[in-house]
Amino acid sequence: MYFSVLDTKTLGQNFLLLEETDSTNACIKRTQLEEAQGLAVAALRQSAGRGRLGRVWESEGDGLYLSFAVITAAENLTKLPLATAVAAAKALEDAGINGAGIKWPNDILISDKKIAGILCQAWGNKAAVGIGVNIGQSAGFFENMGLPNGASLAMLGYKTDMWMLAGRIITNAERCISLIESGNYDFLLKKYRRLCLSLGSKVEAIGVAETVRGIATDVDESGRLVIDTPKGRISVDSGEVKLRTPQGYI
Ligand code: BT5
Repeated sequence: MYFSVLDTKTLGQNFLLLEETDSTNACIKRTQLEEAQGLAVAALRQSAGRGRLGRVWESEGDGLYLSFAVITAAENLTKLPLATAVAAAKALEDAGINGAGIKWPNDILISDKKIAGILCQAWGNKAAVGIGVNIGQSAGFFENMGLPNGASLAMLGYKTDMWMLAGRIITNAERCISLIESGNYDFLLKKYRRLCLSLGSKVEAIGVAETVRGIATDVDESGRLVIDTPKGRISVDSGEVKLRTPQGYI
């Protein structure tokens, strides 16, 4: 199913499926530059799945754990999280799954629940781009893991072929990355802004020294979230920004 939907020149053409590994991002990281070209790695389980900032990505199974290698000019690497978020949201739509949006910078939410997360790690001119998508886990899984804001596509009523979804994500990722490489980043940014749930919403930016609340008004050219706060306008480029939902800040 993966290769039946994969429509790329190089990305993901070399596809490795593992029963279990520590982290598919770590697999990409361990490859030499020449073997990384076009490589995608997926695993049925991860024993040390990682999120951003050293956090854990629960990867016990029933999810898609997918990473691919991107070799590109160093100045493009910081744009990969944005490109991958657009690619993933669009892939869900292409798979007939409605309502996927991006919580800045690159969580994929449906109905205020985190369905997928993205981790981009770069070295030199190579990056490991990883995406975890919750496919079949039950509500009990998220309860047991203490993840009240997480959900799977199955919980939302979708029966998803995860290999088809993987093929669609990688196909869209190659298109989004080529927009960056061909100087059409502005076009990609417009798509990102349209999909970004944080824009126009109340957000809470958790900084080192203080937590700031305000309304997110823009994602600027550098991918920073611009927030209008009672104390003025700030731009944040990393860290945690929560989104106000009817259930509170998530
Ligand atoms: C992410 O980090 O959301 C990035 C997740 C990337 C996972 C993929 S799987 C393939 C590849 N290999 C890896 O080792 N990683 C990538 P972040 O924004 O930091 O969110 C992490 C937080 O999400 C955690 O602290 C939990 O609160 C929550 N979380 C953990 N597991 C989850 C899950 N399965 N579903 C929903 N939320 C989860």
